[in-house]
Amino acid sequence: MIGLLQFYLKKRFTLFSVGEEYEKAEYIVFGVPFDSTVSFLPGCRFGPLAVRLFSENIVYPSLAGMHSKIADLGDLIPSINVKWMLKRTFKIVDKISSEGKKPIIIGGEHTLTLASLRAIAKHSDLTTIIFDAHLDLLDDHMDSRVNHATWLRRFLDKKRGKVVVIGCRDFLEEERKYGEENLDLIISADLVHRSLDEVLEELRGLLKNSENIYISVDVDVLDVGGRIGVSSPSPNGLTPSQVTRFLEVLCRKNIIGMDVVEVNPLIDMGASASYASYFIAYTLSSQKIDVGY
Ligand SMILES: [Mn+2]
Repeated sequence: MIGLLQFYLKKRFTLFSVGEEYEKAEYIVFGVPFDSTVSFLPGCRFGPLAVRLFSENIVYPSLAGMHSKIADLGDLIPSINVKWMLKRTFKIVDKISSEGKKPIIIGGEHTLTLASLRAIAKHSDLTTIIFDAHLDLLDDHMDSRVNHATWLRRFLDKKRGKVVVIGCRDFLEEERKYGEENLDLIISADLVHRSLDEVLEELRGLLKNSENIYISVDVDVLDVGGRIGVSSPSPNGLTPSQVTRFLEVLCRKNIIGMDVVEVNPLIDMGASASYASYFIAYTLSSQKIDVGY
């Protein structure tokens, strides 16, 4: 009887329909359905659900043969407390990284990256590449020091490795000043539009001595004109192919972790969820070629 049930019933959605077997996997997917500190449009707590749903509707030929190397373990248990979310995310990433595996995290709001980076930095050197319309460098925002607009400032308080932000265009003067003093490279959206090839070259130069890369994609880096549903939409953003050109450069290195954040299905028709899954698929399948797994 159980055989019949398994024949007719489909298990819950997983990213790219991968399995849940941790031991053999190289990449460990989990979701963080958290949006309690979002300052504009709430809803990205449903991001993990939407990204998995839309990932199942797309066939990525380049991922062929990769499925056994990816395991999707589900979502973080729900909390509306940012400290608990960070604590639990830290513990999971710490465990994954300590066993030589690589976390792939689906947000949820951008704050989770703070815990992920701190945990990975315990185990290896890293260079962090962030795609974002914003700098997330406020010291305090809406009476809170730890939220999706301040998390990078909190990481820089105890900076580990080089940090680069790509695609930014929507920030306060205070953040720009702090960023210029404390980030290793800022590639604004304007620079990408004006001289993509030159900035790609600059990035290549900066990464010369970087072996391990962590990629954080805030999907609001994409232009809002593409009907991108995110928690803080911003005009004059990057195109998906511009983001892909950067990923192409990054994938020549060892990607030790990745997150895609801020997908907000409550205002998304599927564009941001589809691109979030695409960016993960592109990155993992390029690793297959370049690193030799
Ligand atoms: Mn952002």
